[in-house]
Amino acid sequence: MTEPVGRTSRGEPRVERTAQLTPRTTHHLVAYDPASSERAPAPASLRLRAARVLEENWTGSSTVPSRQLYPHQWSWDSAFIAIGLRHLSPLRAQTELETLLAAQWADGRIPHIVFNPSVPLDAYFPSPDFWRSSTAGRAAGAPRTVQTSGIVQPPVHALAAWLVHEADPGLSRSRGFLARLYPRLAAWHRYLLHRRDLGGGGLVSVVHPWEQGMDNSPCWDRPLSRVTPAPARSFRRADLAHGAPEDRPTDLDYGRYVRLAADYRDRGYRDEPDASRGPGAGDFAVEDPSFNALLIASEHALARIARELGAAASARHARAERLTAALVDRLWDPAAGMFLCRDVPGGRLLPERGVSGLVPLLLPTLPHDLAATLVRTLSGPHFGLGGTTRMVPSYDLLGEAFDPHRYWRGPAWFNTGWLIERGLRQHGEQGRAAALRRAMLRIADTSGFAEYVDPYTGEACGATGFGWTAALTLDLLHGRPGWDRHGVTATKGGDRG
Ligand code: 9WN
Repeated sequence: MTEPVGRTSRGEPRVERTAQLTPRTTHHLVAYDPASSERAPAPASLRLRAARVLEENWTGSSTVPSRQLYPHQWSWDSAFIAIGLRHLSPLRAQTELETLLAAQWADGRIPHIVFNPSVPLDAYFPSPDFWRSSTAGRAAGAPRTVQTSGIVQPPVHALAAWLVHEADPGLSRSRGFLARLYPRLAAWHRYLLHRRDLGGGGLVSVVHPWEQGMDNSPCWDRPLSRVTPAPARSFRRADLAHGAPEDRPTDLDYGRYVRLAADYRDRGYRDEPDASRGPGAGDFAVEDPSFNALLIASEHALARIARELGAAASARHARAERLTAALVDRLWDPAAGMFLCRDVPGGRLLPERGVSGLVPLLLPTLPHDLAATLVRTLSGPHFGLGGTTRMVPSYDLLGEAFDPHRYWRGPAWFNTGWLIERGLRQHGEQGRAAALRRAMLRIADTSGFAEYVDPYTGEACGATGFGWTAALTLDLLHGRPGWDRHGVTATKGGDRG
């Protein structure tokens, strides 16, 4: 079924796939029809169990993604968690975002991890003593009293803040929730738009795979191959104590992650171009479709927030439209029928097809023909939704690097599924959206709210009792009204269904 032909960009033997499945999943070659066979589980019991996960992961001021694997606060996790938490407790959802934003740096960046000082240093790597935010990040305005990482994660926060506000506008107004968050969210977007346009084309670049959030995607293999890995003996991974090595990134991947993060830290987390090294902050700079699409969705949400606070919104909507045009101009690939990542130092699109390139479906103002093409690609042979797969794989089923179990190299995640479900509804694909929603609810149930799952079988991978899986399950259990043309709910309280 497979034959080796040369080596991959990771230096592994190259195999040409003549069928899209590994032996582990061969039985799913038969076309899978979610509409006929996927039944949503009983909502009341699922809601109760999802709420219990969020209760167990709650620290008193925020929610950990996983008690064992990720025992601190993560940036985009908290945004997704707040979106689900609003259905349980709008106050806790507000607090989740407030806690995260309290750790914002003076230059506007929201760090990707806010460390809990009561968790032992060896519980997670890289720990606070690696990032040294309050000293190495002092010039960039890192907070003094709380330890954080120095990189960022996707900007889902303004969208989350708006959805949380909508869950209980009375509470939100009485606590001045949006009034307090608005300047911080605006500074966050300013940081990204002004400091991170490393390619000069109007889009934001990520400088580390952890920033984009899909850490180990094959999309990063080429840009990462330029990075000299830190020696394996120079760091000690904590993730392997909790996750199966065959599901996690390799030591070589980790060596490169560590090198990039340490170099950025040693430059004081500065983003200014280094004349001796060319554009961008370091060896790795990528314009990613999902990161930028989430910024656009959040920019529209920020416009809503501005209007709610009595400020002008039109400039923000206009900026979001300009960003959408730049996204299409720089990252759309007609031949692939989807968005691709752009390698900034290399100056070209990367050919790997990741789920990130489907996430812009989320944008209601995406040109109609592009949205229709994305839906075709989603259900075609590369992603198989509604045919061979139950949930959206994180990477191309036909790609040589595809692996249904290894971190971001094929398995399906609930946050990307949630974004695509919204996108499908947004573009009138109610039937496909409903089928995906049913499958996600069923798999959340049977997998014990897994961190990620085999896209064919729904088999659990990584941690169980995972924060955003439980939170987004709660959100999917609520009604699914339409968004307005800017991607935020049009009617008061509408998202509560
Ligand atoms: C590094 C917390 C985070 C998610 C990321 C996911 C994973 C961390 C890791 O876990 O990344 O940030 O140690 O692998 O890839 O998306 O935010 O859940």
